[in-house]
Amino acid sequence: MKLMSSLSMAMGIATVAHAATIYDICDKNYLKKALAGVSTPPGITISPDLVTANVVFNETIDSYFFPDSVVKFCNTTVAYSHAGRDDQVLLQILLPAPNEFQSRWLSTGGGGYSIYSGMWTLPGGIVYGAASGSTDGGFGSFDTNADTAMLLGNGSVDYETLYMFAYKAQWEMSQIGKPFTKNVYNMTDDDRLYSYYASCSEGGREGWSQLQRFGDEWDGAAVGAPAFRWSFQQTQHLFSNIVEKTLDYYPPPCELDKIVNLTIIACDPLDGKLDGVIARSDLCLLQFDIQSTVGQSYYCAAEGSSTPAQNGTVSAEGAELVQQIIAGLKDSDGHQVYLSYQPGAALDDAETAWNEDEGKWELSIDELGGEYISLLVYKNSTTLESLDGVTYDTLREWMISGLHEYDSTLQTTWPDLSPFQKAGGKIIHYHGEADYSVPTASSVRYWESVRSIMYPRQDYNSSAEALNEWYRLFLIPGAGHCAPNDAMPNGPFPDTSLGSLIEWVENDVFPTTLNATVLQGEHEGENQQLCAWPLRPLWIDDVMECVYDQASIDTWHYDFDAIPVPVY
Ligand SMILES: *[C@@H]1O[C@H](CO)[C@@H](O)[C@H](O)[C@H]1NC(C)=O
Ligand SMILES: *[C@@H]1O[C@H](CO)[C@@H](O)[C@H](O)[C@H]1NC(C)=O
Ligand SMILES: *[C@@H]1O[C@H](CO)[C@@H](O)[C@H](O)[C@H]1NC(C)=O
Ligand SMILES: *[C@@H]1O[C@H](CO)[C@@H](O)[C@H](O)[C@H]1NC(C)=O
Ligand SMILES: *[C@@H]1O[C@H](CO)[C@@H](O)[C@H](O)[C@H]1NC(C)=O
Ligand SMILES: *[C@@H]1O[C@H](CO)[C@@H](O)[C@H](O)[C@H]1NC(C)=O
Ligand SMILES: *[C@@H]1O[C@H](CO)[C@@H](O)[C@H](O)[C@H]1NC(C)=O
Ligand SMILES: *[C@@H]1O[C@H](CO)[C@@H](O)[C@H](O)[C@H]1NC(C)=O
Ligand SMILES: *[C@@H]1O[C@H](CO)[C@@H](O)[C@H](O)[C@H]1NC(C)=O
Ligand SMILES: [Ca+2]
Repeated sequence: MKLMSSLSMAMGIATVAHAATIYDICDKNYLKKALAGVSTPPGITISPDLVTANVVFNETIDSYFFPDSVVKFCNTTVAYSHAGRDDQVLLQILLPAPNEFQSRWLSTGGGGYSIYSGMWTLPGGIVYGAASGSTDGGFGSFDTNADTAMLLGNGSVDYETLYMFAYKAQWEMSQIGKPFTKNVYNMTDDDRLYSYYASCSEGGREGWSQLQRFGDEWDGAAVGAPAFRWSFQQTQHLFSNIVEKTLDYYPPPCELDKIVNLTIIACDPLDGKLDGVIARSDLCLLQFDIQSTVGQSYYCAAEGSSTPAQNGTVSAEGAELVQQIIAGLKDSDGHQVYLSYQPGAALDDAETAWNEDEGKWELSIDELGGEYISLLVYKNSTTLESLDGVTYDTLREWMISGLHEYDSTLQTTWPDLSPFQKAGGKIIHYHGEADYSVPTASSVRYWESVRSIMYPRQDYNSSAEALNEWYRLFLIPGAGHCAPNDAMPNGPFPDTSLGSLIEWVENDVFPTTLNATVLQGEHEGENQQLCAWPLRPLWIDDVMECVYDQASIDTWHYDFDAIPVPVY
């Protein structure tokens, strides 16, 4: 780095009169010099000759994670390798024009088994004047997901891929991306480069992997619906299937859709605002009887030749199925194993398949759940062929064995964030209250784990208040998984969460509530505010208040008495 600074100084004398443009920095030779000044972590070698760069103008970005914008940036890719491995890891780094750069770095992550989300996440940095990076994890290319690289053969996990996916690739990217950015913009060692992380779902898990391990590397993170507590999160995707098997009932999808619709209609007003949105799924859980949907008629038209028209009435089995799914996994002794989705969330894991030959709906193994078992428990495939013989107790064993095996890699729920907090870091954590893929209560549990581990000697209110000074959790009324929800279109989404985070970190603007926007439907563009946990929204005479409601808070807390060790 020293080398680079003196180099830039020497060059500066010659070109001091000329303000650098995006063309000046988006030049391979310029970027090679910036890379040459990066002191890499041990064992990492950058290949300067493989750097690519092109200027991108007028890129229209349309995402839920930052306001719609038209941006320009330098698109650069950087390749590096690990000592002793014949490998190549690619980073894509978007660089703002020098006059738009605001001394910020942004790391972003992936979704599902992908570590890279491309233009879905990266341009968020450009919107806020940050250089922003994504990695391909070394899995082969930006289009190659970790799952296809995970197995070398039967029973043989590629542990480098596992660790890269779990946390190592993100760490290496920030170790390279941050000093590279400083060099590109001629920042000195003393100049402050703010470091942010923003992503949702698997990208949210990756974010937590960094905050938990390398806390002092970050000024702030905006993380959504993290797919963490890995072995529980992934295995629970199969829970709905096992409820179906246990009840021997495979509902037409239309029946489940109808139950969700009736739940929304019944629970919408409980929050005090009649807007088609369940902002209080906790009150819904306490007050709505799913059995009341039995006998209501449903109809869904045929779709193509593969899905027949569905015309019927909600059955007792259908209502029972939904009730058991929402109650969460219990073992055969009736002890709680894990948590589940909130009432009003779509029931994607329970989706059945139409068997045309037999003219009936049948089991369809949830892909993500099945993939975890085949890929990381059986270690022989990316697709689970059968759930024969699998019971609630099998799911519990998979959760426990996975907790043991992947605790230091994918689990990602280390609850002590002291290094991050001591370094002054700030977290905005958000989660859709109708998430159908990562249960909303999963995020609540982690926040509560951090609270109880970091403030063990304080009572609930004072520890909650202390944690809320730097780590705030916002549940999003009606939102689905990292996205708004068509079934509750008037619900908001926090599309300016990165902006709110930056304001908090750099200008001390405290996010008492989180800024959010309705992103679809007749109220598109309307501003709404989200309450910070443990406070819950309640509309009184059309005005939202964030209230403390013990009975509601209690519904989010589960005692996993079927698990013999702490589950953070
Ligand atoms: C950094 O300094 C070099 C040398 O003075 C100059 O050529 C370059 O344009 C500068 N870059 C920026 C982003 O200002
Ligand atoms: C970008 O869009 C602006 C406004 O429409 C236009 O003036 C400009 O020429 C465009 N730039 C490029 C490189 O297309
Ligand atoms: C960025 O660069 C990479 C590598 O050259 C290229 O594959 C990708 O299409 C580029 N993206 C844009 C938006 O130009
Ligand atoms: C494991 O063995 C099975 C059966 O021989 C084969 O179908 C499968 O492709 C193998 N999986 C891997 C990852 O090699
Ligand atoms: C559920 O409500 C949505 C509108 O939000 C509608 O499109 C759908 O047809 C309804 N489903 C059923 C089964 O009635
Ligand atoms: C659904 O079934 C009921 C009872 O059999 C019938 O009256 C109704 O017309 C059917 N609806 C449609 C849209 O086919
Ligand atoms: C993977 O292993 C499981 C458990 O041993 C076995 O049931 C399954 O058939 C295997 N699948 C493949 C593709 O080898
Ligand atoms: C915690 O604070 C809330 C108000 O914010 C209050 O209603 C509640 O009684 C407090 N609980 C305890 C145990 O003090
Ligand atoms: C808050 O969101 C509204 C749209 O809902 C937007 O106009 C405003 O700029 C946002 N405020 C901040 C600080 O990002
Ligand atoms: Ca409502």
